[in-house]
Formats: sequence, structure tokens, C-alpha cells
Amino acid sequence: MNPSDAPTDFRCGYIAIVGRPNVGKSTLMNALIGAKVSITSRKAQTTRHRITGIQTRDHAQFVYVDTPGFQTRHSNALNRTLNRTVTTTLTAADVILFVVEAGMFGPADKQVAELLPKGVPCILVINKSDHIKDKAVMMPFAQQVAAAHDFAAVVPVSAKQRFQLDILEGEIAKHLPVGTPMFDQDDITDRSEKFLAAEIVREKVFRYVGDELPYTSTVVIEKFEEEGRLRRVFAAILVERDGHKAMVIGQKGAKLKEISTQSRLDMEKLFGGPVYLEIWVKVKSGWADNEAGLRAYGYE
Ligand SMILES: Nc1nc2c(ncn2[C@@H]2O[C@H](COP(=O)(O)OP(=O)(O)O)[C@@H](O)[C@H]2O)c(=O)[nH]1
Ligand SMILES: [Mg+2]
Repeated sequence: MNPSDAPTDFRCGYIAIVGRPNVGKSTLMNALIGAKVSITSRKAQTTRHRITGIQTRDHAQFVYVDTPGFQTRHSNALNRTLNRTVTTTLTAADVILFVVEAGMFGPADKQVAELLPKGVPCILVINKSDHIKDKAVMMPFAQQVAAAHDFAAVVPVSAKQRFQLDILEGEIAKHLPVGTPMFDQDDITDRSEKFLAAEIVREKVFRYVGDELPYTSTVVIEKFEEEGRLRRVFAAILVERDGHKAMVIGQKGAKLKEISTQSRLDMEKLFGGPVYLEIWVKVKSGWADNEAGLRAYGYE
């Protein structure tokens, strides 16, 4: 949107999405913007970067920032870096969405609640409400969580079934500052296609290779070319050991083929054009052990 076209009461701001791993933060952001820019999975270590998703309406522009789940289990270089991303995002937000899973409020959730700054409007989002059959338990649960922080609103939703997302958006809009749009109205993210391509491949590795593959495997895009509408993407999956390489490739290359096909389909949908994709699997160990290695692979 051209800033001069925006109405004078137009609102625009950053909305940080935080919560413990696996509560559905990335699914929620994708549902709110109507496109899949943040990868999701049943595993806890999926989101590793801060990812921006943008939704522009007539009256407001919502700039969502999806964060890695706050890691409480192990203190290693990767987890420390992930946690720093969460705290930095919180300090820059106009509105915070604190996401919990309906019926679950454990020590890991409480630890995230303690990070919520005072003075920034924070909305309690109770996700996965589709799991709750007995609606009578919702109220006491909401009250239990609401005791942990002074929330501006409480909204039960289902990101997966797109339930009550309009209500949530309305609550967020109330707290956004008046201001001109920061992004073009057609933008859905500030991340490059090259970055998104790597994330898509990483999601498929998580999905198609069993739990045995350590989280230290990652994906880098070695070459990303555009030729008219066609994108040519050359990706490498980096794993720690030869055994992991065999796991990713699978019997007669079946697994790698599945990863490639599904990645290409997702990229074509997101980029809106044909994609030629080549994926190689390479052994490279130790990249996640120290901060320099993490920076080399794009971690902030
Ligand atoms: N039933 C149900 N599952 C959901 C919902 N939102 C997310 N999930 C699932 O929860 C898992 C974790 O989601 P993800 O968005 O990756 O969580 P994150 O770690 O908080 O970003 C995935 O398997 C999602 O499909 C929801 O509203 N209902
Ligand atoms: Mg996530």
C-alpha cells in the first residue's frame, strides 16, 4: 500500500508470537496471514529463526513475528541463541500473543509467561481448542493461566481449523499503534525466497525422516537462480554422520525423492511459478556447537 493512500486512523505494528515449543505458534501465524511462510511440525525444534508474516487489511497492517519456542530443557549454543531471539523480539513488539495449548499450562509455559514484559499489551491465545470436547473446562483453565500475567484479552482459537481468528485479529487491531504501513500490501513476509526455500526443505526433512535424525541437521541453499517465472534451486541437507546421510536418502533414494517432490510442490505454491529443485545430502558435523558456526548458517 502506498503510505499516502492509507486512512488517517490506519494502524500498523509488530505482533510477537511467543510460547513454549509445539503450542502451534507457526501454524497460527500462517493461518493469520493465509500463507505458509513458517514451517511447522510435531517436533519441538522446528522453528529456529525469527520469521515475519504480514497481513494487510483496509484499516490495519499486522506484522507478525513468529519465534522459536523458548527452550528450557538443555542449555547449549543453539538453545541459547534461540532464547535470545525470543527475548529480543519481545522488547520490540507493539502487541504480544502468548500462546498456550488448551488444557495445558505446565512449567515450560510458566517460564515463558515470566518473560512477558509489563507495559506491552499481551493477549492470551488458547490454541488447539478443537481438542477440548467439554467446553465447561475452558473458563477455569483461562482463569488459571490469566493469573500468571495481566492480559489485555483472552481468546480461545483453533489455528488448524481457523476458529475465532477474526476475533483474535480484532483484539490485536485495538492495540496496534496508529501509523502508516511498513510493507507493501501484497507482501506476506520480509524473508527472501532463498531463505524460505531452505525452510521448506528443512520441514520435509523433519517430516519424512524419523525421530532418529538429530536436530543438528540443517539445510543450506547453495544456488538460487531466477529465469523468467522459473526458479532453479540447489539445496544441500547437512547431516552429522554417514549413517544420517543414509537415513535421509532412504532405500534406493526413496526418502530423498519424497523430500524433493514435496519441497518442490510447496515452493511452487508459495512462489507462484515452476521450480527446478536439486537436493544433495552432505556430511558436515559440529556446525551447531558454537556461536560462530550458528552465525555462518544464518542464526542471529
Ligand atoms: N489439533 C490442533 N493441532 C494444532 C493446532 N495448531 C497447531 N497444531 C499442531 O501442533 C503441532 C505444532 O505446531 P507448530 O505450529 O509447529 O508449533 P510451534 O512449535 O509452536 O510453532 C503441529 O503438529 C500442528 O499441526 C490446532 O489449532 N489444533
Ligand atoms: Mg514454530
